[in-house]
Amino acid sequence: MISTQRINSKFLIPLAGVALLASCNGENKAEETDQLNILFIMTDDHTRQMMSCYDNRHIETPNLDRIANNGVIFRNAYVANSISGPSRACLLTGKHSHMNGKKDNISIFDGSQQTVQQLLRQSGYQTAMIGKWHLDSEPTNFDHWEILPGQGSYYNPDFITEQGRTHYEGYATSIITDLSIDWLANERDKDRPFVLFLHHKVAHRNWMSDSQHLSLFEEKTFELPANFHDNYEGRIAAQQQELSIASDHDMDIVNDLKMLRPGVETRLSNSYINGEYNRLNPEQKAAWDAHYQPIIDDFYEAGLTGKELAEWKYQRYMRDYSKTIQSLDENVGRVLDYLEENKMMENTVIIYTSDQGFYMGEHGWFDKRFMYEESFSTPLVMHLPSRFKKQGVIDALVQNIDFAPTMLEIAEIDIPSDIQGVSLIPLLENSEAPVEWRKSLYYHYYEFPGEHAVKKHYGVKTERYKLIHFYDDIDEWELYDLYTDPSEMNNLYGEPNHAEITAELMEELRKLQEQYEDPIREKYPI
Ligand code: SGN
Ligand code: CA
Repeated sequence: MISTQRINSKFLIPLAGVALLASCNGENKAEETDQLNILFIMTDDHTRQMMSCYDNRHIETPNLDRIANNGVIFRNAYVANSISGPSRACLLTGKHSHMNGKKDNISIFDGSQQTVQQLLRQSGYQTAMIGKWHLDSEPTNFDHWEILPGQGSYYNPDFITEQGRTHYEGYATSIITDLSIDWLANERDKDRPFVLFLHHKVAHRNWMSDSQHLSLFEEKTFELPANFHDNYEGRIAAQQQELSIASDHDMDIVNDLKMLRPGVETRLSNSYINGEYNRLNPEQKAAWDAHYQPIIDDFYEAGLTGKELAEWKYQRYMRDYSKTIQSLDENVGRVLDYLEENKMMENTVIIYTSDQGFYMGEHGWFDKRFMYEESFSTPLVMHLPSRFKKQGVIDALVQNIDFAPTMLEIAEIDIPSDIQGVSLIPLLENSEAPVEWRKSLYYHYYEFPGEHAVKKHYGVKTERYKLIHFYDDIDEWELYDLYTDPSEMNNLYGEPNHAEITAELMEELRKLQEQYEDPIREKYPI
């Protein structure tokens, strides 16, 4: 079956083309497979505000930008449910949470259901998963897997494999990269195409820097978002969240910002002491303490309160987060270098994304979960072999349920009709012809009651508007005009001059719930 598909292929270069590539190489020969490899790199909680090809206010990410500059950058990429486990389930199944069953981080993913790696493997792809998995059940349909237990650790992490536990000394981002390059170089069968899911732990809370990056960004003052001191007027669910940088309860001075001092006990100080801090080996701890001790001394000396304390916390948060991204960027650079040196750029599609976006002080917050832009969106850039014609910016509305069908089309496998996402390939083929594309996206978040107290909600987004319904123990609607109010500060729901657009969006929401068969529509009929 695969060989007949090869002949009619839209993207595959004829074998003669590969031979030509091989003949002009030096030591490293191009691999003689005519099927495309897929390298799917996903980070945790990495957001567009902290990636310079999207936003250059804060930090530089030259290696991530390298992917975008030579490939494509999606400016409107979103997730279906802004939280780790559910987002990963959407990726692997191509279905919304209510269909794949993984609605929150607590439930266990049913790995016996149809997944993209299963379909790729059945048609001859080698499948590998390295890094953060976070689906609680064991990975299924991977030829090779080595995953972090749960959230995993930044320092000296343990991994789970089919053979049992492994342990490595060092920093998670570098180790995950080493394991991935080792699999690419030494373990896989080079005569068959592969899909490698390279999933980083970075940049998850509590943002532990690699020792070598500790001193970076310490002189930098990060720009405060204009709505950092938001008072959440007109937005009831936003008034009740626990995502606040200013709050002692939400952002912990010890666990999150490392201000550890004998006698200071906070809600999460024990998690820090018995967790990441105690994982440091003597050498790492010496570097850590040498860096943080003067900052700790200054902090307790200064006795900041109120707005000053909140803004100080914001600066520390931004610095620690940025250091973890520095390591990420360098390590992604190592993988790109490996692929370039081994002449694999012409037969490998590289996808870089995150499991969701994140708040970097917008609305005064960290974390995610809300359908507001910063956490609903996700970075998405791709390197494409030259047989794909598109380069540059893509503005179409895309979602993480689209990854599975996209990978299937790259592999020339029929897309099963129960997959809810759509392949992104039409957007990558031709820069001239307009592509018929979806006009709206559906979102549904479920983890309430839960950490950070974000209410359950669902909603619809079009290019210009967003309509959200917070439900369960509240019943609140919100409407935003993203052209006039991109920061979503002004809830227009119920305003008479927006009645018409509200009705249109309600109708769109109703249609999406029907199309995706979300059972919530029976509880809250529109
Ligand atoms: C942990 C974090 C939360 C975070 C969730 C989910 N708390 O519980 O802040 O929202 O993970 O994150 S911590 O104190 O344990 O760090 S997710 O990205 O995995 O969904
Ligand atoms: Ca995450």
